[in-house]
Amino acid sequence: MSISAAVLTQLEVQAIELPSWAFGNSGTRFKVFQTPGTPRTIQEKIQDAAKVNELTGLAPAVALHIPWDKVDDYAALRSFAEDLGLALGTVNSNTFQDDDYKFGSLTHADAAIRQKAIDHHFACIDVMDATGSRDLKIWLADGTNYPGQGDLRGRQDRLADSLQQIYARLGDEQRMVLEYKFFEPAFYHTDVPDWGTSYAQVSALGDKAMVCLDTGHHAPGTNIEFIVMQLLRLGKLGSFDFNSRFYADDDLIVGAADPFQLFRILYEVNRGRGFDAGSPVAFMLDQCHNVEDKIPGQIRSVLNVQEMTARVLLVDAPALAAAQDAGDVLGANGILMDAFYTDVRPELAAWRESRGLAADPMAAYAASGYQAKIAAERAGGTQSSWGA
Ligand code: PSV
Ligand code: MN
Repeated sequence: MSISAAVLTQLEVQAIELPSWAFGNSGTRFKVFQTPGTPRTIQEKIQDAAKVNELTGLAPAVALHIPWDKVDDYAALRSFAEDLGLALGTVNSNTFQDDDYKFGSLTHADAAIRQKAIDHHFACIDVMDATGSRDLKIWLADGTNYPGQGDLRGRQDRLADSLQQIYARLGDEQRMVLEYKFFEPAFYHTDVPDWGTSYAQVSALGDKAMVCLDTGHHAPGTNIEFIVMQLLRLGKLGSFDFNSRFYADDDLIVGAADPFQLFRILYEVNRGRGFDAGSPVAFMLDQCHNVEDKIPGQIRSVLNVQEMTARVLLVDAPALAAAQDAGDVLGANGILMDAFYTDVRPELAAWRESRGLAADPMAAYAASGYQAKIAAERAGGTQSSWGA
């Protein structure tokens, strides 16, 4: 199978947003390792993101996490990014690292603490106004550890009210995406555990509120592509947080743990017209590079998405539909697997080169000397990490 010109045209417009935090240090609850060259500031994170985009042509925007990426002048930050060819993307709120939020944030029983969490989201919208960001992404650590600890129903009602207040602040071109996660840090229940809860909450708000699907936030064995299909069918899939997992929310490189799952997910994206121009689906990474170098980790990630998208676009859709309609079980499966097993890498390398990009962005990065340069230049200061 070879990639058609039409598919290459479609791939040309592919854009994957990078998370600023992927360039900072991260780890487990046991250890956060330092890495030479790790950014000390959001500006240095943006420089690293620009390197990923320069070599791949795939990553024109960087997501911010507030307060991790707090600055005094967001308009200046926007210009800084634009000068490097990047836009500032999704603004992620953070209500999971403040003592006040021990028992919840947007769901908190104490009106003052709940208001503090709502105000934080208002501040995030102010940031979006200055950066030109479209999306406010909300992920809540809210939940309980023990049965009886909280009133599940009351918490859900307070969440609805909080979200309503935040939604009312959004500008005409702005959106809210609500991310779900079935566990962690709360162990008994989380207040937005699944796509159904997120869907119910955002549907009550209006068109500018959608669901964010983080691929690492499901129980083992969950058919994630079915959820993708359903949300696209309902017009409520707002964004992806791509990563992959073996056990929990591992935040590993997308496509690393289960390339076939990534293929199946992207197949449903294409089937649901999520790659079309004007599609509401934002493609983002939400990853952490704990032991590998961060910039090549991000390069590998966007390439994985590009390669798997190309394979998905190779699926012979009319033949597949005919096989499905004819009840040809193995024929239909074979058509899908033929595309999945096609190695698109040589063709994509040649195509990249024809567009003035690095044929092999991983090799180009290794040869660029950038890693040694930042390791030498970024001596001193405090490396960015969780909470900084
Ligand atoms: C939570 O696990 C999450 O997926 C949310 O998107 C956060 O904002 C992100 O990770 C970074 O901590
Ligand atoms: Mn996420």
